[in-house]
Amino acid sequence: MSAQTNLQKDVLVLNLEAQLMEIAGELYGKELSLLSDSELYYVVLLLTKRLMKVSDGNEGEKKVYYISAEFLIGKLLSNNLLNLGVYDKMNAILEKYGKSLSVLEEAEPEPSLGNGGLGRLAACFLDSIASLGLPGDGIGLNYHFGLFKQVFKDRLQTAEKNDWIEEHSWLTKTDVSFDVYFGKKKVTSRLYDIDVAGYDSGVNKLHLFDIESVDESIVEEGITFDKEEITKNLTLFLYPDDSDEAGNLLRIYQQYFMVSNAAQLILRELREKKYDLRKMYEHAVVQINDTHPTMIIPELIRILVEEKAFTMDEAIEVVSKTCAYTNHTILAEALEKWPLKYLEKVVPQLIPYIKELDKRVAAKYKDPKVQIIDKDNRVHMAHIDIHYGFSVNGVAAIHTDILKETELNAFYQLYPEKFNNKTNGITFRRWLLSCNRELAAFLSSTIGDGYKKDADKLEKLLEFADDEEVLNQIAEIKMNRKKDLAAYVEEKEGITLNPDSIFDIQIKRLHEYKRQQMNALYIIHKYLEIKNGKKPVRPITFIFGAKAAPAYVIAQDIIHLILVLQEIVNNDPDVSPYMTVLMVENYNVTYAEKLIPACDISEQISLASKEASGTGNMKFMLNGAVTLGTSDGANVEIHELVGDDNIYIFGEKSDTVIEHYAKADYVSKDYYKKSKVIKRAVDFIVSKQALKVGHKENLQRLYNELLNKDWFMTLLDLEDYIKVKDQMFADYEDRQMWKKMMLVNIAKAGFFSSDRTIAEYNRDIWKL
Ligand code: 26V
Repeated sequence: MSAQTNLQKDVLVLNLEAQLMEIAGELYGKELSLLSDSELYYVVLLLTKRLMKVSDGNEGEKKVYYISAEFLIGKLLSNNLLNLGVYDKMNAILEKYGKSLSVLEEAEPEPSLGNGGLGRLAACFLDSIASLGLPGDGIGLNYHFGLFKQVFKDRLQTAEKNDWIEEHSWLTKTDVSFDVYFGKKKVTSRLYDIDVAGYDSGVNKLHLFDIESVDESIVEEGITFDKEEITKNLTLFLYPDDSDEAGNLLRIYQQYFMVSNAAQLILRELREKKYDLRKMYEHAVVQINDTHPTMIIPELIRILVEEKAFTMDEAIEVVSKTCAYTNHTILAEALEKWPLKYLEKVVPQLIPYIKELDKRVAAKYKDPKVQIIDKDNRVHMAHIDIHYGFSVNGVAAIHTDILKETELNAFYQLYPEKFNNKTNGITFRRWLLSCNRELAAFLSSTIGDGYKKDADKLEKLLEFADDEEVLNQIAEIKMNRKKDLAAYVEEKEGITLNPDSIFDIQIKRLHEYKRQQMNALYIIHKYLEIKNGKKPVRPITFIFGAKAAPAYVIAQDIIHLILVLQEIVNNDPDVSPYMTVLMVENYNVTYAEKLIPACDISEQISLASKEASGTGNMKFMLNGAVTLGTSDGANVEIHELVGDDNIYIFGEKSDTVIEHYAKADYVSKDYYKKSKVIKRAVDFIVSKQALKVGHKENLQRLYNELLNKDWFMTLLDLEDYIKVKDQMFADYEDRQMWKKMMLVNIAKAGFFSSDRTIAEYNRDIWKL
């Protein structure tokens, strides 16, 4: 915080070019003009790290520790420079050498530390915590190969290791190291840090723990490796395959490794600041991101009792006042329940504490629904969080309501005061200023710069809702992004996109509840209509991006179907002038940054009640796409903000869906039999034409699933989806109306800034 460190930063900023030259000399013994793109990238990387090192930290009396199995941070170069306030200056220097930041970015690998929305949210939150000047660090693991890299072979997804760590990277090795015990087995950790620069603010840390004995060479073909050798495999992969016991144990090893390190780090920081541990909650708050870090609760209690002379009562009280839990899903299969015997094998030292926590609950409450250890001896991790944390939050209004009224109602009855909603948000630095610089600049010239710090100011744009010039500019910027995307796709996938077509995009993890299969059925429907001579006025480009968990069979089948459709549609001369299908390979943050600004129609079509929030929906809206969605997650709040005229909502509402589950009365075959359109589309999956291109096993299995089970009720909403989507394509031709919808969506997106979300977390939960 000293004036000196600021001065140091100022001096560095004043001498960027000289610094670059110096580093180029040190690293390569060459002049800047002679460096390759990737060499120059490393030079700029090292200088940016120096800038962050001398920047001020965000300090205070109380700090939040955001513990998460995932941090889907994306490439960092541009964002860091933007947040440090030197992007333009650096770019100008690079341009003198015929380079630019966007060129160097191509040389930057994307960190593979996350899977989907949960991890990306954690990354947006770190940006906003730092940007609001709040003291707060992230804590997670440094997975060497992270989430797998997706490669399509023979129209099937295959998984390869994602080797993202290079000699020079954003990671900085620290001298922090802890002993972590799994029973009597000791593993020594090593902490790596990534600096998180706030926008025009201080720098926080993302702490990533690793082991030095990790052995990358044990990975054989694809992503298979020996799951037993913990000292070699512990930090290789995010979400290693858990289809057998060894895989389950490995996940528990990872989780305990993460929280043991986190607990030791937190206690060490408190000790260094000479804070009284008995008032730990006045100086530290632990935000538990979904259930993966839950063991931090018994672990902190264990340490306080065994090493700090707390009584059990005292330890439980202090820890409960320190820990807060965020729920990100109501899907039963994602709510972790570890068999007690697995926990006994991995972390025997925690068992007496987990049993004590369970005993206290059982003594107080009889309801089997709220017990920690159930009758099958499974430990319900979320139940530990709810009983022994002070806050439980959902991530969108409807999600929190469902938690209170349905999924966690038994807990809500016990602790109404703990439950609160924190509607998700996204950082506008990455999802507007960085990925759509032209739109950001246009907004600045139209409504001023204020929106960059206060997102609500975007509403000023509404004053221009009937200004033809402004509307045309917004449309022109959209067209520019579509052209950019087309060029990128051409290079990456070898597929030509027509920027004059409508870009309809669905990008998110692959899951049946997200209903990519419903979108695929629409595509079949449209294909058959065109074959029958009913041509759309304007061509349509259907784009998907999604990874499927390697053990999730039906999800693999859905990817297969989409790739089969891509083949059939794009190669059919009767149809290809009117529609194109594309599933991009290895969808990730970098791809999202190109797809989102180019989107016309944002597909948010989950089965109502199942998508906790969604955050892609917010990113699309901010970039002027119009949402086609169900009344689910944050779509509901988007709808409220933009009004009926600026969004397309279809499908059954969440209460109807919940009722279908309660009564078990949804029969997909009834919908299939009742509607010719549905029948024709579903039948196509196993038609001769499809089987000629695809695999019988995959297509037949998917067909059977849709007909006989369809747990996420695809056919329930299919007809309405087709109707509303067709309406949307028709409305696109009313260009004036469409452009106005774009403008209203941008103007109303301010609420979804993660700065707002974090301010609410701080106001209601963290109180920093
Ligand atoms: C759970 C599990 C459990 C088993 C192993 C693998 C695994 C991986 C992830 C999860 C947690 C899934 C929860 C999740 O990602 N939820 C998403 O959170 C977003 C941020 O709040 C939200 O926008 C999405 O709607 C929600 O699906």
